Amino acid sequence: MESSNTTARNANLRYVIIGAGMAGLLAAIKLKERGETNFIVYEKGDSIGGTWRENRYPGLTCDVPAHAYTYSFAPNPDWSAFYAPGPEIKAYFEKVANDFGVMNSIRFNREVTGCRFDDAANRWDITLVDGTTDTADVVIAASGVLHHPNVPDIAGLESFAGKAFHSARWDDTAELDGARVGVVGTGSTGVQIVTALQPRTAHLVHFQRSPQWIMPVPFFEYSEEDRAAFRANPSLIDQIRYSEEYWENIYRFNRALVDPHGPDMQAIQNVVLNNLETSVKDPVLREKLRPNYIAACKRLIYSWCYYDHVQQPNVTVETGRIDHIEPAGVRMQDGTLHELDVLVLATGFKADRFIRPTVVTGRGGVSLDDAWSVRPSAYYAMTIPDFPNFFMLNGPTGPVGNFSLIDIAERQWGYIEQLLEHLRHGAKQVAPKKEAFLDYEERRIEAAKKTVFGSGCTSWYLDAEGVPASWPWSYEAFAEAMSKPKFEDYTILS
Ligand code: NA7
Repeated sequence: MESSNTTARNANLRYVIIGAGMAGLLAAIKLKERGETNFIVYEKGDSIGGTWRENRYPGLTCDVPAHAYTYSFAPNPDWSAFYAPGPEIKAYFEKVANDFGVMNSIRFNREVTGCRFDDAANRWDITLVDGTTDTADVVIAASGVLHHPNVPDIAGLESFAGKAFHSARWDDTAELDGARVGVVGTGSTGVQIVTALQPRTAHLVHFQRSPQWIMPVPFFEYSEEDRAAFRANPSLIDQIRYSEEYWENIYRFNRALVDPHGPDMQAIQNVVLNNLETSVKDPVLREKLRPNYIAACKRLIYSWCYYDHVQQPNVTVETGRIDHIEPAGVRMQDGTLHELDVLVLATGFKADRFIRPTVVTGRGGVSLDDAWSVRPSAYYAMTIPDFPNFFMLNGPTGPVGNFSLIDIAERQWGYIEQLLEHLRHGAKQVAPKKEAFLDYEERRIEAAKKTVFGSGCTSWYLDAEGVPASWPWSYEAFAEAMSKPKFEDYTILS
């Protein structure tokens, strides 16, 4: 640590938080809670909620149990179901932002277009979309992961006579009831949309480029009595969120991810295989739906009813290759035409963008685009050499895969807080040492290749070079790493 005089408290740190989704709100609440007043949240959209604002498709549900997808400091006795629907989650974040008094600190429709570190002044110059500027001692990039829609380059898409749109750009004017609807994509989004729309549509075509393993999870709604009991006795909520069973499941699941040929993955594989074999009656459809890769290589789909819905007579699972789109519908390479009124592109997101397209320029004019020319990365998913006093929540190389991102962001915030303390006590710059970062990346990449994500399937977890972009070790190791930064891996300039 290159630190000397770090005793004088600097009470006037200015914090700029980018994004008013789950993680940005967390940062704002935590800063406010510890008495910081000089912070602001810039949000590109016109309301809070991040991914829960962007996604409004029918069937939108979080696949992490509701009481675990909740801030630890704001338990919610009112969740309607074990897995909460999207609009309820957005409403939860709005309530929390109001309850914790951070709504007034958010500036909406103010996309941050640039962050440039001023070496002489040790601060960040911020540029906003409307041309205004701001400065910050600390930038918290809480800009989300999956928010740049991946719109497929399918010939003729523009010529479609009906309505065609990406799942994260839902068109409320599209008439779905009694319509002929096509859904492209079999990720969590496509599966949830098909499940919700099947009963409403005249005919539904699910365009499947790759089949998915489906984990049969329980689903139930909480009754008014349940909710009253949660209100009266909040420890009942803790018994869900902090139960040994819940955490053992997380640890076991993570063990399976990092050891795809071990017994924990075998157990998962047995469950999803049994689900396919016993749930899908028609042998032809069953083979269409059978993946040829290890479970959870692509993000495991949690669904209690997808197989029921795709077996209904008004559903076609189309496994052929799309040739082009024409005014009447989707033409397959074998010549088949699926005539459609509405086409939903549940084709995922560009997962390597993170804070970009915001132009971020660090120490000595280094650009983030250059630093990330091979792959987006960050030391322990949060900090980057040459980008001092710049902290990411849910940044690259953090844990992904059927976990609560809230738990992850809260642990990351605990780590960031400990680094902020140095700035609060007079340090001018905090950034990881390059050699520490390179060592982390080398170890991470080596381990990531051995995880299930690197076991031979395509997914948004893979970077441009085919290396899984995720945390490759156990969840316990993540929790341990977040509990205390290795300060010796940081340059802390006074
Ligand atoms: P995903 O999980 O990235 O899924 C995208 C799906 O779209 C996947 O089935 C892709 O097939 C398919 N896709 C993408 N491009 C095409 C083209 N051109 N033609 C046909 N099919 C295509 O995105 P989701 O929105 O479902 O979920 C993202 C995350 O949000 C999810 O993991 C949760 O964390 C929440 P492929 O598998 O590549 O063959």
